[in-house]
Amino acid sequence: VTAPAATQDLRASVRSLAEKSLAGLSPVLAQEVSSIVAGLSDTLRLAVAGRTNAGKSTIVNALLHERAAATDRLSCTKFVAWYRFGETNYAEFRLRSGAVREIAGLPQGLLPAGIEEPEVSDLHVWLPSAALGQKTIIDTPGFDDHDADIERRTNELFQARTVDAVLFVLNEIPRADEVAALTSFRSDLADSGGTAINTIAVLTKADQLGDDPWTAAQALADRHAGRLASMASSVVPVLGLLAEAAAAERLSGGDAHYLAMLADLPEDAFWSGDALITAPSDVPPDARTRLLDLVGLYGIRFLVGEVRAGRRGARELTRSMAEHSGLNGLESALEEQIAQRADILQAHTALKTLLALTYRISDGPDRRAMSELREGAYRLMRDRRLHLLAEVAAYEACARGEVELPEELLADLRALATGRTLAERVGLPPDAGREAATSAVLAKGGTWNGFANNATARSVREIAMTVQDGYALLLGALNEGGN
Ligand SMILES: Nc1nc2c(ncn2[C@@H]2O[C@H](COP(=O)(O)OP(=O)(O)OP(=O)(O)O)[C@@H](O)[C@H]2O)c(=O)[nH]1
Ligand SMILES: [Mg+2]
Repeated sequence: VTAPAATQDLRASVRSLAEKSLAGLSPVLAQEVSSIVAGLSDTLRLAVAGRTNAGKSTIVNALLHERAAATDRLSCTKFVAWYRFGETNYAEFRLRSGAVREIAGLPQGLLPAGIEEPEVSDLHVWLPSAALGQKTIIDTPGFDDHDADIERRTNELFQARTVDAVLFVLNEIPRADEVAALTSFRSDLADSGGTAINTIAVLTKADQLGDDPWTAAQALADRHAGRLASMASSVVPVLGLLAEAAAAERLSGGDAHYLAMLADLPEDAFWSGDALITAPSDVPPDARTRLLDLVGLYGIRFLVGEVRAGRRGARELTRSMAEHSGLNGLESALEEQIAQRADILQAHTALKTLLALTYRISDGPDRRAMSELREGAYRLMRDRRLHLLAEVAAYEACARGEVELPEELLADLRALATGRTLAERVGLPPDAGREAATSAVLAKGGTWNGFANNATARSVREIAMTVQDGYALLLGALNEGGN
């Protein structure tokens, strides 16, 4: 028995619905619908957003395994930058005038000659990064940039509804302006009745939290999880600078050599950047400055510790950094929570966008085609695959401790929301037969029915209803032929 998601691409159904409407539409609207369809053929669009200087571009580079985006201590990312898969490095500056300036290679934060920053609409970059096989990564300017023109660009990106998922980059306890920005982005996004299924909060610069960043970051992440409960499906701590240095292989043989020499210094040489630069050593000062820029003071302390533990050479130290940075955790959260759900997330974005369009155009010559489109969109919204969004949201609420379920029922909900096959979704081995799956659904349906009847808290009853609907859809799928 296999999961229904494997049988047909929901995006394809949305695409054919939208394409069918094109013939009956006036040119301007047809254009708008076509661009929504085009979004469905694109890979999933993941925007990296947050405050200015939060470390967004550093995270983008870590995910790309390439230092493609410029980073700086000062406000740095001036326009929205789209990173897509391409065989060679290539970029396009799209100008507000409609003109396009192409460049070979990566822009590295530089503008083509003769172009001023305000003329640029956005930047599109193609590079051969494995991370881009399944998704488009969008780097954004800080939502709080002091330049209102720059700040507006990020807002416009979300308002255009061309984003399917978000990595929200934070450094500490989310501030009021961060919560407000994320709430506003999310209201523009296609979220499932307020669920956070398509948002991951990244707690970066964790190295600045203290001597033991992982313990501090984990504690903070747990605290964030409560505060961000309705806005992010998880909070992932990362040492962004180490992640970028490791993933983009920035540490050279020379750096590794100098680190080995620095390892002979006494502890007080690592207390501050100044102490490190002035400590008596044969390592040239500019090599020390380079290391500080590359991995920061914490990173140097970490790498010196690794050297003292016997790890040597750029390759081995890079491996240590990669493991210690938390990049793996971020990549697997992205894979499990976002990339594997690309079909439903993108289909859902497009359906929401189409519905909004049909409500905007409720009279005039396009009225008829629009109301047909609306009907079709609602029909697809009821597709059982999209119900998964509600099931995942319910499970996440329980996992975060917002709603308490008896252990056995929590296990049912976890299986329903995360199982890959119909059988797995009712707690059976993935290849269990249709009959076994059917009796399991019926038995579990009975248990949940009894539970729902006795539940007094509204939040618990809502979860029970979601699970019961999920089981009803599952039963339907099993009856339809088991797939
Ligand atoms: N110590 C430390 N520094 C970091 C980390 N991540 C980024 N930085 C530094 O913080 C500064 C800002 O990083 P960026 O990645 O440019 O931040 P951004 O959010 O893209 O900033 P804007 O584009 O200006 O909005 C740079 O100097 C980075 O080197 C980290 O994990 N630890
Ligand atoms: Mg940036």
